[in-house]
Amino acid sequence: MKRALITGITGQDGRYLAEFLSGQDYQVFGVVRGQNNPKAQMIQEENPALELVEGDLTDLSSLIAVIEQVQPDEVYNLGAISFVQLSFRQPELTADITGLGVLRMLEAVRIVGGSENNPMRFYQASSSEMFGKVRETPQNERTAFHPRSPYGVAKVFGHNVTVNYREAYGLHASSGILFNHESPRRGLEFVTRKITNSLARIKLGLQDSISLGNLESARDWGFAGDYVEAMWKMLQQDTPDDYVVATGETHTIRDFLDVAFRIAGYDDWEPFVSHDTRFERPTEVDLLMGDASKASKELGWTPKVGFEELVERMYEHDLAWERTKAGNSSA
Ligand code: NDP
Ligand code: GDR
Repeated sequence: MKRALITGITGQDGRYLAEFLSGQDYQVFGVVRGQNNPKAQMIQEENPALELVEGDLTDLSSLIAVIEQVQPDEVYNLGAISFVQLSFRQPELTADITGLGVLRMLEAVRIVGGSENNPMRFYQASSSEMFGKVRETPQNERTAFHPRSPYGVAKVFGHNVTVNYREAYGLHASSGILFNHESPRRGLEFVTRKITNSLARIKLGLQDSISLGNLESARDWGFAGDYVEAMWKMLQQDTPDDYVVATGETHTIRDFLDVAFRIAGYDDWEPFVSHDTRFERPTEVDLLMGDASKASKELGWTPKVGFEELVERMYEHDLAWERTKAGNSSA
């Protein structure tokens, strides 16, 4: 039985990846931080086969101890401060966790290593935010980086240090440059889930409106469940490499609102949406659209869930969830 270690196990991608790998007959270990992480119980109930181990991306000795204990075949580094807006308010923490955290994981893997015949394989969760003020459209593995936030800058560091460890120490270290991917498990702070959740609450009469920032930015949105399969496929290759993972389609926040409100049975979203500058960023990423042809050709990966289906799944999930919560509180 292969052994996989995942940082960021309590996050959206960690939860889908753990399920996927358990289905592939892996023994899955998830790194949980904090002395009493409130999400630990939830993910343990969701995936009883999952084994939780303690560690923190800011603490190298804890990461070495975890890797020594677990002796994984594959390490997936998904842990990060992942909210771009927070990275402007807490840039140093973001650099430490999202940037230096990658270096610490690579050091732990390099030091502990695995057997000569079966060295540990490493996946780094790189991001389309590295392209930032894009130099070309669509963006591919050769497109130059121009990050627009402390988060994007930290991800460029993590990406480059992953490439360096591959070249300097021969680590089987791959980097997935993933474009935005969403799901009913997306955090409520991200714009897609904020919209579907608020819309469900509007539909149920629990909320009047949604406050949003910039509606003009465009993103290449896919389904998280599809994207974790690409991560795994990268680590099954003989040679480590970098891959863009994206749908190749781009939509503005306005497009997302159009589709979501139509699905919920409204003709017009404008009466329900107000503008709030608090949700704007000092520097914005205006347009992202990925070219995943390398992943398609070399990994045999293509996305399965389209944009409208994604929005519908998220909205329907939130409608059921909010209805249950409202029912429970009135009971
Ligand atoms: P989430 O924000 O949902 O999850 C982030 C995870 O990181 C949580 O499990 C969190 O744990 C963990 N974490 C935070 N700080 C630490 C720390 N100091 N030590 C250990 N773990 C920590 O992110 P996603 O699942 O959406 O994304 C996974 C990864 O992929 C991230 O690195 C993200 O930057 C990257 N990415 C995501 C994309 C997307 O569209 N979703 C696109 C491209 C890249 P806790 O519960 O303890 O806070
Ligand atoms: P992003 O995701 O920054 O692309 O990073 P997010 O959903 O936060 O923002 C997308 C776009 O929507 C605009 N926006 C708002 N965003 C939020 N969160 N809240 C609002 O009210 C709002 N109004 C408008 C933003 O300005 C932005 O243009 C995500 C994260 O998962 C990263 O970790 C990951 O690396 C990238 O995707 C790829």
